[in-house]
Amino acid sequence: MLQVFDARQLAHAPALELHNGAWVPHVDVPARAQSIADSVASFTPATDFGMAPLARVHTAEYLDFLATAHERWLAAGRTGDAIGYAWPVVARRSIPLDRIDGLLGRFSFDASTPISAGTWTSSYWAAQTALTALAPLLDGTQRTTFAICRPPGHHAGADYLGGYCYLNNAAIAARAAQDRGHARVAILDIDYHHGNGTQDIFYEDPTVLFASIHGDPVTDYPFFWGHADERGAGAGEGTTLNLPLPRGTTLAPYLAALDRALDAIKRFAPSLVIVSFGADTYEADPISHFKIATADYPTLARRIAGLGLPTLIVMEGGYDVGALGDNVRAFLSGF
Ligand code: OKP
Ligand code: ZN
Repeated sequence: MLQVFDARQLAHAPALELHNGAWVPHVDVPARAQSIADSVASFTPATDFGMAPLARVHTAEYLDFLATAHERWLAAGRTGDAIGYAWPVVARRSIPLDRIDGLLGRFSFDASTPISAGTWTSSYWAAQTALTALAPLLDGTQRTTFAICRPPGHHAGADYLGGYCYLNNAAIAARAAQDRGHARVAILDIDYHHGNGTQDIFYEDPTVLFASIHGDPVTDYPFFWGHADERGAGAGEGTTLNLPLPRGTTLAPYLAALDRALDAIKRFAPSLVIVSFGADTYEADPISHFKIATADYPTLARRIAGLGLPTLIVMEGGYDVGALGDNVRAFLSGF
């Protein structure tokens, strides 16, 4: 199994995030990606596919903002990480803004996701990591590949960052696969948190199925997306499947939800599957609340492998750094 990791993803190093009213050390530490890379036998660095595949998913305005935000922050006389403090209510009219604080609000949805000096570099190479892992699936030389992406991507929308995510690595890979002949792509999101960015990007798109199993947004971040009645809209009605589960969910009910998601994928009949894999479903994850054990991950993976489809695994969350390598290895072993 080809495994892609690029050390330029370690440049992203936000200092603090706002967590339950306190500024705490950011949990997406560079050591996360390093511990995954250390746990796999060998890896390949990313190839540069350039900006075009990113622009298939994200708006030009957002990409320009993200690439220049930290410089603009410094130019405004600030130090440290760039972060917003005022957000427009959904459906506010579009207003031409120039001040960095206005832009930070316009292009983000939370206070968990600061932009550090290295954020653009790492986000860019995380997207290239996903594209590099996709390539051998497109030419048929591999059946399953693993992209060790950091920062993660599934909370990032076409024109917004949030939830530790800046560029949507899975969505970028999905569009790239479609551009190379995979008309129908399924994205299975098994991170603990709902992948609101991925859902938004494909909400009205009948050619990409988005199926997600996650902590119920009534109790858990990101709150405003991921409810079971969100099923897609317009031409995309029915190609979004949300399976929220309560805090404390153990393996058996998790597998029941996974089987429902896999049934929906089989009915959709894609030619490629992208798994947004978060190891934050782990029982000891510091910010999540499911009860999946390390020994459970091969079982999850075997069921997904049972689809028998070319599969790109894209790393999303997982914050117990000490257990992360073991959990990822356990998951990959099931393929
Ligand atoms: C990213 B991924 C809670 C703050 C919420 C955001 C969580 C982002 C998770 N007080 N922090 O889906 O693993
Ligand atoms: Zn997560």
